Amino acid sequence: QMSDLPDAIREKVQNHPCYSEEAHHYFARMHVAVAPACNIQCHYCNRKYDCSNESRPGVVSELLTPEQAIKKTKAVAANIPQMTVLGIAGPGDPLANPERTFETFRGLSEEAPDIKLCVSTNGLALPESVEELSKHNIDHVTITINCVDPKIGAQIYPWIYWNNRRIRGEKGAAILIEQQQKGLEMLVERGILVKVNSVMIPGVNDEHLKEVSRIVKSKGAFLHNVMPLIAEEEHGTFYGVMGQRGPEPEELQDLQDDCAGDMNMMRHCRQCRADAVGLLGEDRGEEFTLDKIEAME
Ligand code: CLF
Ligand code: SF4
Repeated sequence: QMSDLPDAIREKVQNHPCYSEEAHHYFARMHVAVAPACNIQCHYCNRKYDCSNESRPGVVSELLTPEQAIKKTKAVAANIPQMTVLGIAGPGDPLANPERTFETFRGLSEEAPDIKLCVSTNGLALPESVEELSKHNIDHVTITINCVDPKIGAQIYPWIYWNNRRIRGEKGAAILIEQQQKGLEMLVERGILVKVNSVMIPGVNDEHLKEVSRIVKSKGAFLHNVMPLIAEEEHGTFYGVMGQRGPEPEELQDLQDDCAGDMNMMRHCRQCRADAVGLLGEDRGEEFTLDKIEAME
């Protein structure tokens, strides 16, 4: 499959463990948890834990300053040679924390230029961030898009925070959807690879995600990653909507198969923590806590 890609794209995906199924056996990623704030509320989020747009809920990451994050990344890169990608994916929304996120990216593009930079966002602040993202040579952006219809959006997002106001219901969801789609188009125009993550919420957006997949593909998204809602008690389980369940593995696979007719699907996502380190599915974070990094110097 990789050999079918144009050279310019193959060059960008061949050592990115999330964008290439083959690469994930050989290349590692790490996340630094520098972004605590968020600008929306997802029903499936419990703010005490990491952003579940990308991460496994129910775990809390150690929050780092940009300076600590840069130090940690360099220490990991020195010890894990397969580590090719540094991602910022939480614990809140990276683009809702632009100073912290971009200070980290700026430092790394200067001090560790061989490491690819990656970011994951809910998309609300994406259009205003695209210019800055392209300055840091970022080739990979993930947008979590759970719907393209504000009626469905209102069941997933109780509110967004926009221009210093809280906007609820369909009105808020409509703004979020518009920003996500606009951000997607702007990234594609600049040749930045876009992965779309969608959280499959049975009875809410499961059927609808086929349409989401068609639309994002038609706009030039490179990859679609449908992830299961993880409904666990410690996570707060879609609070306000009692009894919401996550999909069964077969339901998830059926939906991925239905979308696959139109779109490249990611099927090896491990829903990493916002401070994950190592190969996908492996977590070596404990080896690189701040006190251990200090001791390495
Ligand atoms: Fe991280 Fe995400 Fe970049 Fe990968 S994770 S910011 S694209 S470097 Fe990968 Fe982890 Fe799945 Fe994300 S397996 S949760 S898709
Ligand atoms: Fe939580 Fe992430 Fe949604 Fe923000 S975008 S509310 S951190 S799941």
